[in-house]
Amino acid sequence: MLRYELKNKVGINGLGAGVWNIGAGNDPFGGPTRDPIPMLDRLPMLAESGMSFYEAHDVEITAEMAPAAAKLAKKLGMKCAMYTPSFFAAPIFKDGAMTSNDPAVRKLGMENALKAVDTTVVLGAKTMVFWNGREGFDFVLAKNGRDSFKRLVEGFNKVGHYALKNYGTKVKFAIEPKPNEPRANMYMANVGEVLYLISRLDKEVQPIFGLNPETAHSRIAGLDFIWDIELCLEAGKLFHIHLNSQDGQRYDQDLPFGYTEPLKDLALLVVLQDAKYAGPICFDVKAPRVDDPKNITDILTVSSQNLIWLWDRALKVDRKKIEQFRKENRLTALSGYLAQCLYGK
Ligand code: 3MF
Ligand code: MG
Repeated sequence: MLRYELKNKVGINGLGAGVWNIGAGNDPFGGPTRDPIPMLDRLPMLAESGMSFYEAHDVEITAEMAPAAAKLAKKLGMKCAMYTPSFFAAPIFKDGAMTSNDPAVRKLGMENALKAVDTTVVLGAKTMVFWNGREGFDFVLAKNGRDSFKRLVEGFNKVGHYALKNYGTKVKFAIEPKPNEPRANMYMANVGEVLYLISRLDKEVQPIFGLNPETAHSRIAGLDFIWDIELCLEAGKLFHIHLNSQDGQRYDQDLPFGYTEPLKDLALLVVLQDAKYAGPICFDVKAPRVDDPKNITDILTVSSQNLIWLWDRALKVDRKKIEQFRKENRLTALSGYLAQCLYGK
């Protein structure tokens, strides 16, 4: 079975994707266009698409399903790259989990988070992700922002201490920022905000908290993803990465990696190569609702192929030339050189 590998990649090699990436095709305006595929049946489909890693939410592969998933993944020669509690789909979390105004909801969110730590270990994943989901507000003064921040700090401290006590440093946490959608305004909206939040956690848990930046999440805010990545690298906090692409500042599209801004994606890979990023590289892409069931994994193979092409081209980018262009202040020429690396022979 073909498994994609990145040439000369330091550390963990192989690519990954989420089981939710090959969903039934719902969007906010219409229901499914394909029959939902049972979660465990998605693992062989990811493997056949060349993935070495899978990822899942607690509502997709539940704690009860985890032993079977781990066994199946082993048979398929796949590993779980990350596991994540879902705090956005169930009605109970309509106003967030850790930042809900309702103490009973905050308590339930915490119970789910701790349970997800245990399941992360059962699945053998080294990383648990927190996506901000519904932690935020649509109406001003709907929440006290300073209290919300304190609740996030308290919540992450609790999760961190629980993991340290029970599993040492086996599990690390990666917070995934996103500026909007589904809430108009989200807490943990961007990389800088999450880095600040981590700096306020207890000093024992700080080392096990980092980030999972996602291409589209930076771009829907008009931010540069490369700078977001560089900031995480500078802080030693790039624990995980979600690659995809995004067609300008609109709703979160989860398009195939390499589709909309290949030149910037090439530059991103130069940055990851030079930083010797050793973590896994995973996609968060969404099989579009128009794709027929038989082609549902095209989104994974197209993303992977684009990544491999761009990665190989990034290896060939002459770093000395970049230095020279910077020294001579020939920045337009630098962009032309990158274009040559991308489009030239
Ligand atoms: C939303 C996302 C999420 C997260 C996921 C795991 C459904 O925009 O990107 O995908 O990636 O919850 O962190
Ligand atoms: Mg994501």
